[in-house]
This record gives sequence, C-alpha cells and structure tokens, in this order.
Amino acid sequence: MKKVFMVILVTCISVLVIFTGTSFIYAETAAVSIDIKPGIDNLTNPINLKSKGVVPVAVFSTAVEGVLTFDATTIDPASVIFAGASPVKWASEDVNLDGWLDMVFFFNTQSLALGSDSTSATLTANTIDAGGNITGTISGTDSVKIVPIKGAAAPTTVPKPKKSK
Ligand SMILES: [Ca+2]
Ligand SMILES: [Ca+2]
Repeated sequence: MKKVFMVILVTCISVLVIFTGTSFIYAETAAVSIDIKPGIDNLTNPINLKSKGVVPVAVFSTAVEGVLTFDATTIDPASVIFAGASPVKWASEDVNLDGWLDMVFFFNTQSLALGSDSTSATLTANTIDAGGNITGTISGTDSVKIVPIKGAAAPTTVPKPKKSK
C-alpha cells in the first residue's frame, strides 16, 4: 500500500516537472513574423539549393496601437540561425512600410540545411539589450518551395519569366 502511494507521488512530481518545464520554454520563446524573400515570390518562396546566391529573410517588428511589442532591431545577429545557417550579412530596413524598422538577414543558399522535400524553414535568434544581455528568444517560420536544379523538368505551377518583346 505504501509502495503504491510512493509511485503515485513520484508520478505526480514528474508530471509537475514536465508541465513546468514546458511552460517555461513557451514563455521564453516568442513567435515572430518572418518573410522569406520579402517582396518577391511571396507565396511560394522558391529556393534553388544549387544557387550560389543568398536568400534574404525579413523579421518584422510588431506594434500595437503605436507601441512596439517586438523590436526586430534588438535581435543579436550573432545568434541568428535559419535552416541551420548563420547570416552572412544583415541590415535594418522598414520592409513592410509600417513605420517601424525591421531586420533583413541574408544566408548563403548552399549553406541551408534544406532538402528537396522541405516545405518550411525556421529562423531562431536571441534578443539582447543595449548592454548585450539576452532578453529573450524568438522563432519564426515561413514556407519554402525547393525548385529543381537547372536542366530538370520545371513544375507547371512555377511560371517562367517572359521577356518583353
Ligand atoms: Ca516571401
Ligand atoms: Ca516595419
């Protein structure tokens, strides 16, 4: 009887620890809005993994009734990871023209840990204060469409650019 009680007690403590741990993680990581290839190819975000270029990813600041609720410029660039890659350059810019500066990070396409069946990619980072102390973590996800390498048959859903005349 005593043994049964102990098992129940240990189980309750375990559940409490797991629950508390989970809550802690959710409280620390804020979901933010990102846009892979901002302004262009907005719906599909096609990525050619053989490309020697860079993929820009915008992280948006958000404001509610004129007050910033998330300031993208507090992101520590050294902590940014997108699809397993670190940014090669970055800039602050008001990408969505809402009056608040956003951040754009650029990643070498060939360093992205994406496969031909990838349909989304996630950016994570720390935010820091003026003294460099970590104030929180953020995470944002957007869709991607891995496009065939040159020479492979292109799917009909991807329109080819047409030259005017
Ligand atoms: Ca996009
Ligand atoms: Ca903005």
